Amino acid sequence: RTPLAVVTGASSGIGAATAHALGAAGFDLVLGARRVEQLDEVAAAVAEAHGVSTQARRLDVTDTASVEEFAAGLDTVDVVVANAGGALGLDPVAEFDEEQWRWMYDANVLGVARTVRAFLPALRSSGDGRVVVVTSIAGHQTYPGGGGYTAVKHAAVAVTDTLRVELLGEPVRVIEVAPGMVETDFSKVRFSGDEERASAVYQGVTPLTADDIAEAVAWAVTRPSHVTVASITLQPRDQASAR
Ligand code: NJP
Repeated sequence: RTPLAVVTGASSGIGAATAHALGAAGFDLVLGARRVEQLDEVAAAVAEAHGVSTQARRLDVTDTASVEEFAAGLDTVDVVVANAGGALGLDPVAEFDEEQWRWMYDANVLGVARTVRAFLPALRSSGDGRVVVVTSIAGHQTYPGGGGYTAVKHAAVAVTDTLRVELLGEPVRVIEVAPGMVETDFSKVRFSGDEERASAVYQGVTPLTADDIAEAVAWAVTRPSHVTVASITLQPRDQASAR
C-alpha cells in the first residue's frame, strides 16, 4: 500500500511546501484549504513533480462540518499535518480586537483539535499514524503585540503535548514543528494585505523558507516507528529568541 498523507492549509506557504516534501518521500496526498483554485494548482504540481496521486478538497478548519466532510471516506491515513492557521493583527493587549482573537483561537486551536478528532480513527488504522502540528516559536515565548497569537499558539502546544500523552501505548506518534519567521503569505494575512507592514516584520533578519520547515516535517515523519520526534523548533539564525 502506498502511504497516504493529509496536509491542511496546503494552498500556500509551509503547507504547499510540505505537500511537495511528502510527495518526494513517496506519499500520496490529500490536501485541504479554502482557496480551492490555488489548492488545485498545488495538487497538480505535486503529482507532476513526484509521480504520486494527489487530491485537493475544500476545507475550512473553523467549520466542524467542513472538517468532517474533508475526512470522510479516508479510512486509513498514515500522516496528518495540521498546518492550517495564522495570525491577525499586532495590537497591544489593552487594545485587542475580539473578532481577531476569536478567529485565531478557532483556526489555530479548535482547528487542530477538529482535525485530530476527525482523523484519529484513520491514523490508528494505519498501524503507525503520525500527527504533525505546526505550532510556532510564538507557542513558546511572547512579544509585544503578539498577545493573541502567542496565546493561541501556546494553547496549540498544550493540545499537542496533551494528545501525545493521551495516545501513549497507541500506534500514533505526535510531533510538534515550531517555526520562527518564515517567508510565506503569513504576514500579508496578518496585516490584511498591507505589504509594507508585512515586510517590516523581518527587520534585517533573513527569514526561513517554507522548504526549510517542510524538510523538517518530512524528516520527522520518516523516522523509524519507535522514534517520536516530539518537537522541533526552527528559526532564522538572527531571530531574537529564547529558544
Ligand atoms: O502561512 P500561509 P504559513 N481553513 O498564510 C490555510 C504557522 N507559522 O505557511 O484557506 C483551512 O502561506 C491557508 O489556506 P486558505 C502559521 O501559524 C508561520 O506561514 O486557502 N485552511 C494557507 O494554506 C500556520 O499555522 C510562521 O487561505 C486555512 C495556510 O493555512 C502555519 O505556520 C511563523 C484556514 C496558511 O498559509 C502555516 O502558515 C510561525 C482555515 N480556516 C508559525 N485558515 C511564519 N510564516 O512566519 C488558513 O511561527 N488556512
